[in-house]
Amino acid sequence: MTRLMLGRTLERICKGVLLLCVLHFLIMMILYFDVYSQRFDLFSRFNNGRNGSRSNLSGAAAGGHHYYYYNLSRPNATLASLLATGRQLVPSTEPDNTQAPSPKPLPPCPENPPGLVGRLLIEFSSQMTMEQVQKENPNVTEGGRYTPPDCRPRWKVAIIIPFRHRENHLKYWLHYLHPILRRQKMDYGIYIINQLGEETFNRAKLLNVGYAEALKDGEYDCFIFSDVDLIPMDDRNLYHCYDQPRHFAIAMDKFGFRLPYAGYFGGVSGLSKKQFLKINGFPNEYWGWGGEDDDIYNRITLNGMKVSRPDNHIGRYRMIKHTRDKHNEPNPQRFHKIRNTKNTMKTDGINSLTYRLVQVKKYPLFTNISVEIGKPPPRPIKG
Ligand code: BGN
Repeated sequence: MTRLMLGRTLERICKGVLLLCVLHFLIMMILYFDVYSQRFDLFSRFNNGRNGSRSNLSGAAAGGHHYYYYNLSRPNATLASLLATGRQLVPSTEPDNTQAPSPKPLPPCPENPPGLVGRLLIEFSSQMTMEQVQKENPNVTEGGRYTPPDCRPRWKVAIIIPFRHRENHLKYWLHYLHPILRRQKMDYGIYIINQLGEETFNRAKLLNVGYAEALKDGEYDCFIFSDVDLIPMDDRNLYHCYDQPRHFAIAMDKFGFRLPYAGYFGGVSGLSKKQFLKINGFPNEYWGWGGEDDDIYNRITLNGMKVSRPDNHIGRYRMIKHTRDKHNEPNPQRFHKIRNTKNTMKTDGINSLTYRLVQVKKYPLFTNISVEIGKPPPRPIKG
């Protein structure tokens, strides 16, 4: 009997010891992992101080961890937005003996952005309001500016649109182009150059004004000049600059999706700042319709450059149908003028540009620049 009782007591003691062992083991495990995770953080901070930390950046950007190395408490601030604006990340007030961490620089944007979709369906029948177009593009910032949040674009592109009384076309243009440019990972701003008054329209002079005014607003190194009624039908037609001046609108529906002639440079074109200055910008003296694009083509070839173009199936465009504008009649002097580009280009261009700036207004999806650019000189009296 006593032996039996002794046996039971021993068994209970053994169970108790075993339980204590398990408990001890569990506590040890908890402590071990706690310390380990702290060490892990410690290492990531250490790495970060040296060469930036992938885990910290992505963790904070995903919002999943309580990293305390950057102050992201500014309202609405995300790491991506901070990086996009180029603002310095503020180190936290936590004592930290290592050097202030520098954010990992963004990778260059891919040459062929993976989000492109290729051929697009473009149509102008649906009714839309500017408010709807604004809602479609919440990440475009005031004045029609956009920078990709996840990569470093190669060019800073100002898109210049000569304009008068075409509000309806502008709506479609913004509706189609903002999403395309975003998929193309462009860093860009949209500038509408509005010719005030009812004097004869002067497209090329407005383009020169756009170049000058955009440079007051940002450090652009690439300028794309687009008519407001031309919509690209393929987002692989990348709106940036190239080694040679670029002609984008090479296959318009109104010309049967072909170049109307070999030297055509109208519709949508793009020049880097260097290329633009090399040709002294565009002519200011083409009043009315026609010839100014041919003069620009002449300037390019006369200055030893060539026009570069996309493939025919990529450079397709739809033009919004419209009646001929008032005060933009064909310019009878254009035939004579385009034969004289060699003589006129040195004195007529960005170096001789004068205009009166009346208003610069930043809208959510574009910057509107209203200017007075004067009127054509009086025609010489014959005889
Ligand atoms: C050309 C115009 C261009 C215009 C294209 C397409 C001239 C100059 C005299 C030949 N050039 O004929 O300005 O972009 O047609 O419409 O008129």
